[in-house]
Amino acid sequence: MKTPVKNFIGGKWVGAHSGRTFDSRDPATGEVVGRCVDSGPEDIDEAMKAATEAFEGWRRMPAPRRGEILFRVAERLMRDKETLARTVTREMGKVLAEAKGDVQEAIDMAYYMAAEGRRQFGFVVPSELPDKSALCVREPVGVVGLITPWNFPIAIPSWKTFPALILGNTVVLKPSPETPVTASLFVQVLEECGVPPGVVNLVLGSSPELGAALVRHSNVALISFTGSTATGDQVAMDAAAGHKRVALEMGGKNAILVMDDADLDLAVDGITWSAFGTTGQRCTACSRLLVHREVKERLTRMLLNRMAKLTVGNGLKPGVEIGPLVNHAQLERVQRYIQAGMQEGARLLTGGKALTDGEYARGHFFAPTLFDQVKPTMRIAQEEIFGPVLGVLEVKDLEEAIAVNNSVQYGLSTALYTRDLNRAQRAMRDIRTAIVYINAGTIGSEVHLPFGGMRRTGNGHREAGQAALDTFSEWKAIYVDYSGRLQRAQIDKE
Ligand code: UN1
Repeated sequence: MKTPVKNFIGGKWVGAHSGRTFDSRDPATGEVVGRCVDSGPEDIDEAMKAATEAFEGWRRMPAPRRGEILFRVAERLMRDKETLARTVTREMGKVLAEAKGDVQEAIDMAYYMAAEGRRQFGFVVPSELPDKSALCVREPVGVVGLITPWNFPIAIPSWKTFPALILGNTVVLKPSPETPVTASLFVQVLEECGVPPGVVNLVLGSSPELGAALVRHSNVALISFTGSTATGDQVAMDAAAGHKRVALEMGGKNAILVMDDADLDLAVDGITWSAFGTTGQRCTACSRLLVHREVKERLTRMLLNRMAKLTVGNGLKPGVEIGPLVNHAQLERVQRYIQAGMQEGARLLTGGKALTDGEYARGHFFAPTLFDQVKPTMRIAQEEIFGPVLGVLEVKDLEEAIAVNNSVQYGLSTALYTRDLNRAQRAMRDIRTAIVYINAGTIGSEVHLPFGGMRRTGNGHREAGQAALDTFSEWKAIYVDYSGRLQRAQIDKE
């Protein structure tokens, strides 16, 4: 890796105006993964200028041609999967198998959106007037600003970049300061696969002002943001001031509901994976377990047995199942929630502390944690923790489980374990989250289905699937009158 890692603007790798740098560190070891240029608003201005200049040419390139570039991107990502995944693990800590999954999600998205180059369907409808045709086509919105998080440092930039590109938008990408090196490798792949200069631009930086400068830029047509609810709120307000389109994907407080007729072994697998996979740092992570009282004791015992066998450590090491938290601030945040849980009367069954001995000494490791006797109004049952912390809540039946599930402000993902078809159907109808799993955990979305959340998780937009095309395009209605005379709609009916 050449240092410092640079911005990519107008097809060139360039320094930042400030002349400053910041370090991206491995959360397992504290080692520097890359020294990166630390950009400011001037660098955003330049990236926006390059993206604006590139827009006309890119939007006019036939969509199937744009698709061919994305096919090449898919193949290159596949070829580089192992190297990219290792960088993901080193930069943000998730275990290697999951890091490969992160890259795979980008590969899937690249193939999916590449194929949209030959679809991108509009529609043709009859006009109400004779000798007149009416059709609708998708249009790109312009230069889009993408603000992406560290927890899926390849997948989420790809969820936003590939649909934006296939529709003819140009991009300014501002990745999380936790994962700049991964972002630069991602953009390097795009460059090498023939994305023309200025079509995708990358601006790296550590200051929160950088994202704000992008959102407030007069020429940015749309902001797609994934991250915390607090930042998302600010993005929404800044975007509203300039009448920008904005798509937000924010917090979650996802639950797994386990009924008394469930396959408990299967449920334990899904709970462990959903609560502790990615060290609980997924928007879709499960942090509430709503268990039918008839099976609560048994399930809790089974879960504790499984948790005792979980291996925490450096994600590059074979056999490790749980990596570190991304940084010290995140570790402190998780610790604060442990305190809050105890103060509010939840019972700590296991975990609850940072791991600091031996190989853990230089990283941000945290023991997988289980709370019992959690009540729906407690903070640990209401607020997103983003760590390996799960709370058990007892419920008497499915109705109560659904009511408790729906009682949080977020609406991303819910899972239900039951063998009763009627219960499953009722849950699918009444659960108020935008993703529902039956007999599988809360994580594991696929790229060709819409991803996002109801209520405070988002603002109604979806990523991935066909829904992503709606986010990144505008509809244009075209009327062609070939009658050779004035025909007034709604008036000239004869
Ligand atoms: C996220 O945590 O922001 O369903 C994305 C999943 C993954 C994506 C998660 N496919 O957990």
